[in-house]
Amino acid sequence: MPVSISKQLFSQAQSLIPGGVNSPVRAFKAVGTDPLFIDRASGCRVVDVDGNNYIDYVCSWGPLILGHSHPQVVEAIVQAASKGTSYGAPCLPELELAAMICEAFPSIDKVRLVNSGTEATMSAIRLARAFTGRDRIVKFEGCYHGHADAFLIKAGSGLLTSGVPTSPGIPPELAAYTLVAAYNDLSSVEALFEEQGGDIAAIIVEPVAGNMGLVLPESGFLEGLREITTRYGSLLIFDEVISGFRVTYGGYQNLAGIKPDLTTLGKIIGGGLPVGAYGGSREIMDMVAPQGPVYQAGTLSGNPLAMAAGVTTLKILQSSNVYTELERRCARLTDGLGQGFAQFGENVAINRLGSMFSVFFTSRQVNTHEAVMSCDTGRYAAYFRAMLQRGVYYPPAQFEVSFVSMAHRDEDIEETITAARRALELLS
Ligand code: HOZ
Repeated sequence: MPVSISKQLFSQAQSLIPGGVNSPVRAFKAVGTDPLFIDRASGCRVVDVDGNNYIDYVCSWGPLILGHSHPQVVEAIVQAASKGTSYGAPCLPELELAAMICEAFPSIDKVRLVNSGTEATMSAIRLARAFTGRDRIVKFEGCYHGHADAFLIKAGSGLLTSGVPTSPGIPPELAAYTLVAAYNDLSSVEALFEEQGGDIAAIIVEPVAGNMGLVLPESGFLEGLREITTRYGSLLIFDEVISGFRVTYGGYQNLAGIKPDLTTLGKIIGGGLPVGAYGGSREIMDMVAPQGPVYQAGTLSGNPLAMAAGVTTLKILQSSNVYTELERRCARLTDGLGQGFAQFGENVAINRLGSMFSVFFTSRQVNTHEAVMSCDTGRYAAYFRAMLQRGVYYPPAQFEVSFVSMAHRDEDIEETITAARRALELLS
């Protein structure tokens, strides 16, 4: 059998780029095969360099809620590029995106635009520390907030699949400032605050955990975090990089009716271009330079291309029944998949919220990090490969979320359900 072009490129890439990829999970290590090199993408489909066509449920890890190369988003980027790609100076599109974010989030009076979710979370922590005059932060096991030092302690996403939950290269003195609690377990948070509450600047949490697969907050969990942080004078930071504009227009906080002190965003607000943002009350945000002393800057921050893609995406999301439709399509998919799993006697738990879902290979309900870790990752890998062979591209790791976009039509969903049945036939 001839060696595929993807395989050849991956082999070259490994001599030029660490692990052959620019973000670890893309290397497909967790699913025991070689990565695809993508040539092009349109709607809900990606096409690799060998000409294979796949229905894509990775959707660039979340930003592409409208699907790949949405004509209006592409047009907005082209128009913006024709006027210059970056000014390193204020421009009108920044204002438009900032206004849309502030309007969509009751908790955000002011927002600072950056280039990635990682930048947003690390800046939010700096700000929380400055605002409270405290150094420690609390994060949750299995939550992932980008790759800044403070967050790579018992983190999710690529660290979870690689089995290295805490990265080397982080001085232990620094790591000691990050306290780790258990997601959906308020008593673990109480215990940390009872001991060190006076030193804790903030809790940072994915209100919907999306980096250990999809794990939903149990009733009272987020409310409890709000109460504890308020009681101890700490800040509550919602990392809505994934959930922002994914589950509703605005954030999960809009649905939950909880006001965090700071919110971090990324992905969808850039319409597929690199972007991030952090925002909160005027009082807190006015501490950011040049208004205040907390320094944070960026050459490409607020660049007109990302702003144009983001503004156009949000405008489309504002229109009509996008979220109802996304919900319907994703429910149709997970119902169909669930019936197939039941038919073949496969033990899975399917978690879904709006257009996000995860299929966990376990017989348990998955509501904690501990339950996540009970999954049969080998079975997921086999399922992933069987689906890939049948033209469906799922996240290449058990501990990531799948996304449905507005470009996934009913036909694509039915095709996926059929492919899944065939894959299970093979695996059973
Ligand atoms: N950490 C991202 C998923 N949770 C993966 C980013 C990427 O590989 O593009």
